[in-house]
Amino acid sequence: MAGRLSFTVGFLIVASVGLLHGACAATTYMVGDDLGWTVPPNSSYYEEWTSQRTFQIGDTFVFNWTAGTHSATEVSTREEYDNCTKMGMILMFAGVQITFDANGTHYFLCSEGTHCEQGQKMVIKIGDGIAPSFAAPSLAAAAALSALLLSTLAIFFLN
Ligand SMILES: *[C@@H]1O[C@H](CO)[C@@H](O)[C@H](O)[C@H]1NC(C)=O
Ligand SMILES: *[C@@H]1O[C@H](CO)[C@@H](O)[C@H](O)[C@H]1NC(C)=O
Ligand SMILES: *[C@@H]1O[C@H](CO)[C@@H](O)[C@H](O)[C@H]1NC(C)=O
Ligand SMILES: *[C@@H]1O[C@H](CO)[C@@H](O)[C@H](O)[C@H]1NC(C)=O
Ligand SMILES: [Cu+2]
Repeated sequence: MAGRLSFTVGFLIVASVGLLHGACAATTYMVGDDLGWTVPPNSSYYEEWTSQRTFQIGDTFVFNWTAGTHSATEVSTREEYDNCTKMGMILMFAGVQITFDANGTHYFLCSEGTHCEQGQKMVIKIGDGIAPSFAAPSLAAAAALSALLLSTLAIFFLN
């Protein structure tokens, strides 16, 4: 899978910035800090990283890695996350930035080799972790979703 990635440009997903959400300042996080997004030194590394932080609407996550070696794959369910299911929304652009404009719980893992099994996975909980119901999606959530869908289309195109 890595071989197909022949470019090194970072890819930016710009969902709407959390300006609509009032006083709370949005934060940009480098996932894993200096380690970046890679196979961690131990399997609880990213769990510890997230547990030390509280994330809120408007926060941005930068997944940085050496191009071609990893992916930021979002799977839909806790079960898929626990199983290291390698199918989901696979973002292969090193430096990908994701902004969440609604509360919710998101499951990310690396779909390369056994990286996920070795602990390259993390749960991002925004706010209370409860996604707004689809019956009344917020505009911001819809914008974030369409940005992610566009990036997925771009990936299929490039492959
Ligand atoms: C995992 O690795 C990090 C960074 O080296 C360290 O701070 C942390 O204590 C380790 N956790 C465990 C459970 O070994
Ligand atoms: C991103 O990852 C690359 C490769 O590991 C590293 O050289 C670079 O310093 C990282 N960038 C940031 C902003 O951490
Ligand atoms: C997760 O793994 C279990 C045990 O192997 C299996 O029964 C289950 O169907 C898997 N679920 C998903 C969503 O992959
Ligand atoms: C998001 O979660 C926070 C708690 O962390 C809560 O105060 C806020 O009301 C929630 N926002 C929405 C739109 O549900
Ligand atoms: Cu990986």
